[in-house]
This record gives sequence, C-alpha cells and structure tokens, in this order.
Amino acid sequence: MRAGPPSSGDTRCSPSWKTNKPIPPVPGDVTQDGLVDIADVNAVVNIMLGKATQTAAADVTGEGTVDIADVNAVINIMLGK
Ligand SMILES: [Ca+2]
Repeated sequence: MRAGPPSSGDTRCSPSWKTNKPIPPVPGDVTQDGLVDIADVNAVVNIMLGKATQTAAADVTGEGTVDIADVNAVINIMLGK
C-alpha cells in the first residue's frame, strides 16, 4: 500500500471528530483549553495575586475565594491525586 495523504474519497482521516457541542468543564482547567497543566497553576497563582481577573473556574475548591488551596487543588488534579 502506498503511503501518503488519502485520496478525496478516503474518509479514514475525515475531520468528523469535530463538534460544535460545548465541552463540559474540566475541574482545574482554569485556562479552559481542555487540559490541566502548569498553565492552570500559573493562572490560579496570578488570580490569587490579583494579576489576572478572577474566573469561576479558578475557584477549584468552590469555597468562594481563590487562594493557595485552589493552587494545591489544581496541582493535585494535574498530578492525578
Ligand atoms: Ca488548562
């Protein structure tokens, strides 16, 4: 079989996985990119320090404020703990 891009009639690589349905929120995904990573930790720290606008997603613990507990929560989610 020849390697290379599929012909126009080949649907194996069709972009049919795309959807316009809203993605449910991921706990700890402050940046809302679908991943929980160091960028989310940085986002919570910046919000905690008043360097960025608070978002509901940053209050990971759900107690109404963004503080070190939220930073810890994002780190634990990121590490799968
Ligand atoms: Ca994220």
